[in-house]
Amino acid sequence: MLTANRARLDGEIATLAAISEAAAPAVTRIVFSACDLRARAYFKELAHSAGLALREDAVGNTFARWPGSEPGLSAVATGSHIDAIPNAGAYDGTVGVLGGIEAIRALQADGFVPRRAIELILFTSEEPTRFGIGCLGSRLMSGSLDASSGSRLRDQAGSTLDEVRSAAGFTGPLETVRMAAGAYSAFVELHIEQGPLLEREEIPIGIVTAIAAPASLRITIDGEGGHAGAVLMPQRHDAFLAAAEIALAAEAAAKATGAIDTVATAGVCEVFPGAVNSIPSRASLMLDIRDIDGMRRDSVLRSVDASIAGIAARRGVRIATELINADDPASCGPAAIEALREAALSRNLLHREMVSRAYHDSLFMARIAPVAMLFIPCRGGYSHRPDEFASSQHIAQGVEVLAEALRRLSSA
Ligand code: HGY
Ligand code: MN
Ligand code: MN
Repeated sequence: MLTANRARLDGEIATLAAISEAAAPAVTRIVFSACDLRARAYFKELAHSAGLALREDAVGNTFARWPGSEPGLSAVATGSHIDAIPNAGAYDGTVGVLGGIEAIRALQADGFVPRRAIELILFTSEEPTRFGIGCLGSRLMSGSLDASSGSRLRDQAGSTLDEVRSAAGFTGPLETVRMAAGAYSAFVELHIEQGPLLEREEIPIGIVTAIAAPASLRITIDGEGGHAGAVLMPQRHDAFLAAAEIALAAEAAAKATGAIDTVATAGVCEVFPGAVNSIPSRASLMLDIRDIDGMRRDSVLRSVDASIAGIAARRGVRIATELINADDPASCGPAAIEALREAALSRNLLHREMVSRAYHDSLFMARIAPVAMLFIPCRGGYSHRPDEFASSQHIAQGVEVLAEALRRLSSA
């Protein structure tokens, strides 16, 4: 029976977590940073040691391939990301990347020979931190983001994606990142749940059937600055207070749908000039609005737009709204879901179907292949925090179910 080498995998997860711009237990690993490049090098070392053939595309998506006995067949893929938002944890994404290597090593140790190649993918920039949009690598692979729009993306320092990626050693036209539908017969991603359900229900395996639809907006408010003591309230056009009203309007609009699946927050807010005794003349806000129902999510976007118009008029400020992305939700592929269910049953593991409220590269891989996701519990449902934690046992169970599913899918 195939078995994950827990001690080895735990050690590799800990080693990767230590490659971080933040002090432990926090992990910060921004795409194309020196840390990210060191982490990529570590991944490639492990993949090479597992006998996998490595290649990188023009945006740094990295492919580690275990050739199959029938090279003419499309491969089965698995994978996730290793970039991490500021002050994050050690398990988001890395469980799917290092766990993917471990699943392949367990299959190799079990003497399995895949009919279809098994390809492990490390996706570039799943997190939106640097370029403002998430899943950059899988968007470009799936055509959800075209190459020319991708080339125009800029980071906070004003550098373009092309400048940053080539400085990191990834060159060539972005158009070459695009993969055709059918490039893979299936894509399965192992990931921590980033929610409380599995832990609460004491179920070790979640089988994702649908992935929520994320939307994000960048909103810039221009008001009128001035002395915080001298300008009387009726004469004020305070840019930050307008931003605050917008954030509250987004929260109210999400709650107003009456559906528990509608969520909204303002994760980024910048205020200018940023002096305690100066009325903010400018503020910028980034909103993240999601739902597993795309139509309902769009109704929240419309409601926020209407609120913005009222706030601008009432407060005498100018408000510019940029829709960064408004993606469709994804349904997972029945055969891939079935492979995960059979794999969990073969390990006698309790499992349940569920939706993913976080987005993942699977959301975009679903545009070019049937996908499914495999969740494992994380403590308290915490994620994107230094105290994010998944137990060695749950990670090993997830790896062994992933390996069993890859066995099935690569033999089909
Ligand atoms: O934000 C997300 O859903 C993902 O964790 N990047
Ligand atoms: Mn994340
Ligand atoms: Mn993730």
